[in-house]
Amino acid sequence: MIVDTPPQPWTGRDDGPGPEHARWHQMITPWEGQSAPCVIGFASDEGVRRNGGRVGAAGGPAALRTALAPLAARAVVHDAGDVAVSGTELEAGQERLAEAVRTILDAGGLPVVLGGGHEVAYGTSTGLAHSARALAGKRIGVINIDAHFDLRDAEVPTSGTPFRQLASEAAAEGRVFSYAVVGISEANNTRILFDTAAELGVQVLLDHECGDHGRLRTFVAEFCAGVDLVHLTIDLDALPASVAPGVSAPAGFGISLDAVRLACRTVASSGRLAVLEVAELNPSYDIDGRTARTAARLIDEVLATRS
Ligand SMILES: [Mn+2]
Repeated sequence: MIVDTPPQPWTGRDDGPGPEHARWHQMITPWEGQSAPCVIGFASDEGVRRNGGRVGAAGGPAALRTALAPLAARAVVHDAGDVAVSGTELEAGQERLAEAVRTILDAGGLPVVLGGGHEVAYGTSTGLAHSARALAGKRIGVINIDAHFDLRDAEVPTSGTPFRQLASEAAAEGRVFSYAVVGISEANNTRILFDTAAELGVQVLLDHECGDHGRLRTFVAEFCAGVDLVHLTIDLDALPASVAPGVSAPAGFGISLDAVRLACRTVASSGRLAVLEVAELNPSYDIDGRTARTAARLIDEVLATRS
């Protein structure tokens, strides 16, 4: 597997030897084909730049590793390094990411993709679609926790187009495109995006509907039950800007961290999680690392609760 930056040593607080003191940075090892969770970074903000957003998400993978490093080790995790988009070559980077994700999946691993702008989702989901499990007929479903649909129709791929691209490719290949979004803001998506979502059969839970946790749990559980392989992608701009200030496009309202946790835990316990992804962390705008710390906790929790 070819990545642009091989896995680097992790560092952090060391309380001594032994599993009782173990933290992520002491437990994690380079990925060598193991069938375990494996982080892979996508250092890109070219999609955000093309989408007119504030750049900086290319620093996401490093900031997420820094936030994960001191957490107590609860499971074995590996690191495959980073795919890095240099300059404007976004499409080539997405292809490399897809190949890396496919390779980890075909080894029986669980890719944990650290974005990067939300253009990361196109590479990740393409890798899942090309995996042996998907080619054997398993149904893929994408659950996006996001204030935005990211279903834009644009001349070139951006951070606002990945799910539109995936829908078009699925249609061209005669595959079903199953896509659900949790946390959509009616104020931050124009009518044409709602129309596109309706045409594509996208399942939508609006931001103000996420306060009803019974409804949220049912929405996510039923979506998972209808597919075999779930790509869970968390756009950190789904959270309130007070919780997640370090993102490319902060939300006006956002949905509560409790709601995001519930959605994540529901996917994790479905038994169908195939790929986990965090997108849109922009460390340049973070405050005391709080967005990165929140994202790290969500990753850790999903890995600890998955069945
Ligand atoms: Mn997004």
